[in-house]
Amino acid sequence: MIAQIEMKISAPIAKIKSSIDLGLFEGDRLNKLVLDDLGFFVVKGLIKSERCKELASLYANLYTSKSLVRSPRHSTEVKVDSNQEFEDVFRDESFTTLWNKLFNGNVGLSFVRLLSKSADSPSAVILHQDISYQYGDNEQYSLFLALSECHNLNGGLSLYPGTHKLGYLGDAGELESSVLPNDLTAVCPELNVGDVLLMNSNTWHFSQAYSQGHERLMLEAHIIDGLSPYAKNALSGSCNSEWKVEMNPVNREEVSFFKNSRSQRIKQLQSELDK
Ligand SMILES: O=C(O)CCC(=O)C(=O)O
Ligand SMILES: [Fe+2]
Repeated sequence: MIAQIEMKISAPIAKIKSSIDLGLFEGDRLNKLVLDDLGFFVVKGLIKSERCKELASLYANLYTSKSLVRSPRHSTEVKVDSNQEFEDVFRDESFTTLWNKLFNGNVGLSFVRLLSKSADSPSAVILHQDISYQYGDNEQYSLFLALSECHNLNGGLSLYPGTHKLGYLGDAGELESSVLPNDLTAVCPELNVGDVLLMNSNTWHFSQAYSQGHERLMLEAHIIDGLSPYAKNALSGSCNSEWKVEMNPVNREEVSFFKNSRSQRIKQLQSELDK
């Protein structure tokens, strides 16, 4: 007889559910203990909505004039490397209280990009964790500044609370939600313009397809320890590490540490099949 190989994941479901039901995952200020428990936290109204609306119309103009384009292999990504304004907002004074609570105040920026979902590009995004596409230490954050309202109907992010505790899983790609405890349900926090969703990059997340409402527009910053070799520049405190890697993880398809990795081999095999 072939032995069945199974996996069983246990989690403090009652505690997680009660935190979600009580709405502990959002507030006017970051609660780091809740962030560490649930893997995400929403800071309400951190950035003035006028500032966010300016960024949204800057994006709309650049997109209409084709100065910014959607990435070919990602339905919501729009790279904004060349535009400083999208980075500068993360140096707004309002972020200080947040940066003070992370990495002993040494907070580094890795990359910034836009995530737009609309009738033009409505696809759902698969269940995944960001950490498998990132470099360095396990404590990293994906920060989303809402430049539009974000909710289930326009494809807002949904997250499985607590799943960051499972850490990096040794591979990248679509995750199997059925391995999670049955009663662990995903949460789609409703965001208003100017709200910030801070997510531990290990947290399992996905987004539904756009079905109606305003274009869903978020500005994402990848936030890491300022002392990591991958920190591009400091948002707070020091960013002086002796080791430095100068590359933009958004360009990971073009620049790599590897000579012959799993994903490179798959691409190679696919291109041979396509011949
Ligand atoms: O835009 C979205 O809905 C999700 C994108 C995302 O999670 C990612 O690119 O890692
Ligand atoms: Fe993601």
